[in-house]
Amino acid sequence: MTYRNRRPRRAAHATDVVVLGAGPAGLVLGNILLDRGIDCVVLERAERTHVQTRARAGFLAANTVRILTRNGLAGGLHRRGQIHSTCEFRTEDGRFRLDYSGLGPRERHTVYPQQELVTDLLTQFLERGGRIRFGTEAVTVRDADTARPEVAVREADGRPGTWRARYVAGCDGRHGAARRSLPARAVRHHRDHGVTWLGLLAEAPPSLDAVGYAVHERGFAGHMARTSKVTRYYLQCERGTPADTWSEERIWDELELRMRTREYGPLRRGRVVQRSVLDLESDVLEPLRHGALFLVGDAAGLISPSAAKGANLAVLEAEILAHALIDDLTAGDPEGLDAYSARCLTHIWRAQEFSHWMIGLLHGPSGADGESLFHNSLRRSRLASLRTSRTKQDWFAEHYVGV
Ligand code: RFL
Repeated sequence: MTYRNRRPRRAAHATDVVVLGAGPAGLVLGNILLDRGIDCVVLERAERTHVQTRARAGFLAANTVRILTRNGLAGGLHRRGQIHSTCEFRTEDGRFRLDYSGLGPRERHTVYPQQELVTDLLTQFLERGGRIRFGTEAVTVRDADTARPEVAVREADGRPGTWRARYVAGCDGRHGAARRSLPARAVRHHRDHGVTWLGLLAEAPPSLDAVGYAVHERGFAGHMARTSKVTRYYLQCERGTPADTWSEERIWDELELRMRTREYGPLRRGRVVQRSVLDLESDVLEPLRHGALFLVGDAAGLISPSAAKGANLAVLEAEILAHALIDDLTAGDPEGLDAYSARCLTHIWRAQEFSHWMIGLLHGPSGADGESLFHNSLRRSRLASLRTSRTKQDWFAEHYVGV
């Protein structure tokens, strides 16, 4: 028997914590661990440029900014982020604005594109001496119920490899390896809200100095600033609509119609540079810990973007897990790890509840049957109480800007 043509088998790498995924969750976690001297590695399926240019979230809650600031991760967002504290609703019953900086907890959003935040987190991680493997896909997490779990990976050159660790943090989103590796006892709560959005990124300055929510018989339309030159828009569309069906002209015409620009002023048009179709879904896993494997961010709970909570929850959960891991690995105190799942699920379900409420506020069935008419009357009443009741506005502000 000859072994001459056989590639040598790769030895398993070892570290304290393997972090799967270099999104906001994985990079916040990696940065905090590294800062406290915990050995870790981040495995990321995509290439670096892809990670740094993936435009998604933009609205960071005040608590997210506090977390990033106290961990030395907020330099960029303090320099370039923009403060936002107003949203405007446009409906068949008129228009009203809520300045939530004067309501509820009196807090504001910082608008900072997710790809810029991720770039800052990555830069900081590398400057701190962090190890990150781009182009390395986690395939499965094995032996999570032991003290020596393993992550099987496909390395950048296509060859299989293995990482051993004390703990594995699954920050690899909804379709990642962490979710795929869960035991059968994991409970999945899934809800399809039956609503689809065409998500658009336009090279156009914002048209409003507020988040715009337009409720229209043709469907929802949304306006969210990103930078002084880029704006995110959403258009509710039929389920199954391919992202490229609508011409740019049709997109802008539809946005103008639903946002009632004849009454409230035109939109600033520009080139549509990104489009994606989003089926609004919620998907929460319970528990968030399986032995040595922890779920964080979108891997733990997917939330519809209707209330802009996903990235904020990811950052919050990453900080909670980071401190729990530090306590365990440096002081042998497992309490934080034991409490991680219950603690994060409390935040996740609060956010889900608000997001669900927002979906009901912004969308109505278009039919003229009794059920649709009932639902639409409820929605109008909900909007009316938001317009007129200070108590409702305080409640809204608390949930809208908080996590
Ligand atoms: P991410 O950002 O998806 O990162 C996961 C990373 O894991 C990698 N990966 C793997 N790596 C190794 N092995 C594997 N097997 C892997 N599988 C995946 C991926 O390449 C990726 O780099 O998850 P994370 O860190 O949990 O962060 C979650 C947020 O990205 C997400 O919740 C938000 O973007 C949601 N969201 C918003 N959230 C907000 O808080 N405010 C907003 O304004 C907001 N707007 C949005 C949004 C999401 C959107 N889309 C596209 C769904 C707007 C949109 C359009």
